[in-house]
Amino acid sequence: MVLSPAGDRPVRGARRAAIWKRHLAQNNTIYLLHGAASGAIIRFGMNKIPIIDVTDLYHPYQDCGDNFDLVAAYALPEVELRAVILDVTERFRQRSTQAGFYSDASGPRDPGFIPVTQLNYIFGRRVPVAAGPFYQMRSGTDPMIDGPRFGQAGVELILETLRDSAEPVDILCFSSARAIAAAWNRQPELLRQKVRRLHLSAGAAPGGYLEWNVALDPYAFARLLRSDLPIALYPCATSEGPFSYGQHNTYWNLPNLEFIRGMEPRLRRYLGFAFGRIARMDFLRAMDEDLPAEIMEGMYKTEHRVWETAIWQTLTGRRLVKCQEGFRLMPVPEAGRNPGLPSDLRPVHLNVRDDGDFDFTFTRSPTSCYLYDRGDARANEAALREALPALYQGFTP
Ligand SMILES: [Ca+2]
Repeated sequence: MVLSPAGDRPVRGARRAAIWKRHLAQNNTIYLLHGAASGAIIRFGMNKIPIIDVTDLYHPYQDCGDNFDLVAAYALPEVELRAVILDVTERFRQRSTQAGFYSDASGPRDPGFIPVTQLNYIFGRRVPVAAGPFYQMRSGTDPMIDGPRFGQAGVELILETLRDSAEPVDILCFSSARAIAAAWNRQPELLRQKVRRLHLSAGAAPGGYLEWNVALDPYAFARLLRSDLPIALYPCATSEGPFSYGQHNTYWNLPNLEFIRGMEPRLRRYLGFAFGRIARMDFLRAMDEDLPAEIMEGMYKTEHRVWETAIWQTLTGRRLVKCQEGFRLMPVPEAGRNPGLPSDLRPVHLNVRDDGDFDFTFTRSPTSCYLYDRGDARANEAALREALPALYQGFTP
C-alpha cells in the first residue's frame, strides 16, 4: 500500500498509474525527455511541490551529508524550495564538544549561511534562510518565544512561509524538529491548514535506540509525533544503531564520491568547498574557479553515509527502477514498465514515549501517520549506489 502523488490517501498497484495520469492532467504537466544518458527530466508548466527544508547544515560541516543533500532541494525539478531553516545546537558551535558518546573536535562552526548563499548564487535564486533556536525546548509545549532574538527567525520564517503560501506546503526535516515544534506550539491552526505533510528523517525502527536527530531535542520530536499533523516518518536507525540495515530505516552507504567528478562544475566546487572545510572570504567567487586538486581528490575518495534519499524519492513520487544503464530514480511516466524496487509509505499507529522512542503498528483504520518501507535494505542500497550518482550528475543549475 502506498500514497498517491497528492499524498492524501493510500492506493494500490494498478490504481496508482491512473491516479498519476489524473494528477498530471490536473496539473497541466508536460514531460519532456532531456539527456537520455543521465535520464534527467525537465518538466514545463508543472505545479511544483512547495517545500520548507529544515536541516542542521553547518559551515564548516558537522555531517557533510547535509551540505550534500541540500543540492537536491534546489535541483530537483519537481520541487519549489520556499525556505531553508538552519537547525543549530549551541554546543556544536564550540571549538570542541563532548556530548555523551559523541566527541567532536572539528569546531568551531556556525549555521550554514555560507553553503545556502552559495546555492542561491549558483542557482540564481533568493531562497530565504534563517536559523532556529540554538537551545533545547524546556517542555513539549514550549513556544520558545523568550530565547535569543536571532534564533527566533527560523520559527518565524516557517510561519511566514506557510501564511504566504496559497497552497499547502511539505516540510522536510533532516535535523532536530525544534523550530517546527515551536511553530506548532505558536500557531497550530496555521500548520493544520497549510502543512500538506511533515516528513521527519529521525528516530529508530524498531525502537530502543536514541537516534541522533531525536536526541538533539526529544521534546520536539515527541511533540510532533503526538500532534494530528499529517506525518511521514523515515527512521534513520534501527535498534542496532544508525549504520544498520532494516526494512523501515533509511541508511545506506556510498563507498566513495568519484561520481562528483562528473557533476556540473559549480556544484562540484560547492561540494569541494564543503568537504574541504574551506575558509575563504570570497565564498561566492570560489564557485567560479576550480579548487586545488588535492582537495577535490580527497573528496572523491571519501566514503559517504546517506539517510536523506528516501524523503526525496517519496516526496517526488519517483520510482527506483532498473533500466538499460542501471538503476535510476525516475518520474513515474518515464519509469514506465521497468521493474522497480519498493519505497513506500505505510499507514501506522504510533505509541510515542517522552524520550522520543516509539512503537508502531500497521493499520487499516484512519491515521495521519505513515512509516517508510523499503523492503530489502541491501537491494535498496545496491540500486541507490547507481541511481543517486546518476541523479546528481544530471543536476544543472
Ligand atoms: Ca542532518
